[in-house]
Amino acid sequence: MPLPPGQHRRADFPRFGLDAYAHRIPEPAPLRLEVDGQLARPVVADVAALAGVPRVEQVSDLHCVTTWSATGLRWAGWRFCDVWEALIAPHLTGEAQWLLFGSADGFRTRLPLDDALGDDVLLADTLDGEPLPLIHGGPLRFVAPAHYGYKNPKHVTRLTVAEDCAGYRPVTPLRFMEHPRARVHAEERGRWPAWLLRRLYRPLVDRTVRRFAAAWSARAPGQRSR
Ligand SMILES: Nc1nc2c(c(=O)[nH]1)N[C@H]1C(S)=C(S)[C@@H](COP(=O)(O)O)O[C@H]1N2
Ligand SMILES: [Mo]
Repeated sequence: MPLPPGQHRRADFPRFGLDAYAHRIPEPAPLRLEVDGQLARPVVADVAALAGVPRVEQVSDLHCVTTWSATGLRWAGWRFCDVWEALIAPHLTGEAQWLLFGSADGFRTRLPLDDALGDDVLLADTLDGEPLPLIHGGPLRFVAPAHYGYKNPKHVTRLTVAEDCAGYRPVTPLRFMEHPRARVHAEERGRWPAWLLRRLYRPLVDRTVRRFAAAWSARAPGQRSR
């Protein structure tokens, strides 16, 4: 399978993100996603609530906007559309258009609801048949393979269902970096032309990988697993 435009394959699957997040490593925690916003009452998606939703396994790729891709990642968890139907949609009160995500490390991102309801979008709690390790976003991660990595929040703890993005605060003041949809096939890397963003980002990959790896190794040894 050829990679999407402007992407190259990495043999490894590095820990990655904006520099500011390299040292923000949350404590291991039980799986718990709080859903609020346009709902008659907040919904908690924890292991008990998710037990009623069918589990699925999926092999998919992760495409980071900085041009690297990790391929053949074996996730398991729940299809987001199934979680939506079973646990969230019954409590809707308004015109849901957007999902605003919050993570335990302070990361935030957003996606149009329609994009998040795609067939290949998961809430994943395992990787390669093991509980999702902390290093890749445990205990729960949003997996949206058709969207760049920054729309795949790790350690996701909060989901706000919204009519618009009035309450959304991007993680970076650099507006060019955040595309509201960020679809990989359309090369929606950000608000500047894709060719320019490729050129800007690609030279930063190796040093970012090193920075994230060093921050991880600097953690207390006992905290390094899960
Ligand atoms: N909570 C959280 N989620 C995040 C990030 C982050 O820093 N924090 N970085 C994003 C980016 S830019 C990418 S490319 C992927 C990297 O996932 P990985 O660290 O599992 O490789 O996570 C995305 N989700
Ligand atoms: Mo990324």
